[in-house]
Amino acid sequence: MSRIEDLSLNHITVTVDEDAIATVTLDRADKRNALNAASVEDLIAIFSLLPRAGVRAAVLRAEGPHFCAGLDLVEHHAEDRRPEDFMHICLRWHEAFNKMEYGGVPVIAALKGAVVGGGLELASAAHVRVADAGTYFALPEGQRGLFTGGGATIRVADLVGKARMIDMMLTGRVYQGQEAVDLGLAQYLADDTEAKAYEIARAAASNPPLSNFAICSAISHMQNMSALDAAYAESVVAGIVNTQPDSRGRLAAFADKSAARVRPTSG
Ligand code: 1HE
Repeated sequence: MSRIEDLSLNHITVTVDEDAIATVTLDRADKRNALNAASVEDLIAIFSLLPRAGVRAAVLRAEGPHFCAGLDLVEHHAEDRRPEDFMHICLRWHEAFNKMEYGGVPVIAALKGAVVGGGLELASAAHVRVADAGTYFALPEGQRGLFTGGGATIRVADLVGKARMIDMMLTGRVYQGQEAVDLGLAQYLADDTEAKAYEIARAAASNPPLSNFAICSAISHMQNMSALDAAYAESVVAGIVNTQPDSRGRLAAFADKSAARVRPTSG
């Protein structure tokens, strides 16, 4: 399997434009894009393939007014799963989100409406999140008699801190819009989240793919290492990335003063 058009998908679609920007769409709006087992398999198939299909960046978006309502609670109820069944479900969620986070392709999430429970776990596996004023974030697991199982204890705690995550889970506290951005749940607030996500994706796609691979996998890996090992791994990655043929022209342009300089955003 190496062609995106050959993927057999259930609830998520994927297209790639002429600039090698992929659009991954949660396409189960009638169920608020709740993630059933089949949707998670779609995510695994898509994000396993994108890095090998020449894709330079991906925008993750959703049909309907909400980004994602998290775990499919109706399926979960109907399946009446045993502990070991749900443990294996969680391992598939981890597989999907690890493919996103560690795959080396920048993933930009265009958020809206509810980004809750497993929906926030999905969003937090993207590299950049864009919210609008109406986007709201919550972890209603406590109220549902559940616990996070898709990596929130790692990724959401990383974004907002342990104490805030515990409060969100205990009380169902909702963060929205600018306040959510201020806390780190998203990096951008925009009126048109999709337009902003594509702008970010195109900017990222103009970097050499090897640089993006390092940015979108090495940093996450290094966070799992001791400081000593991370520093060593950083030197190895930088040794490869910083001597790549693709960067020679960019360095030459800086040296001959034809490359753009880094300037402050105003003035
Ligand atoms: C669903 C789901 C779902 C909607 N599983 N079917 N997540 C939650 O606790 C969030 C649950 N959902 C909601 O709170 C609301 O649905 C929303 C705020 C997202 C949207 O509200 P609304 O008024 O637009 O829609 P609705 O009327 O509640 O739902 C519309 C349909 O979507 C309805 O189906 P229908 O067949 O009756 O039309 C709902 O059943 C369906 N739907 N959300 C299944 N989540 C790895 S562990 C992760 C643990 C968690 O994620 S816990 C958090 C779960």
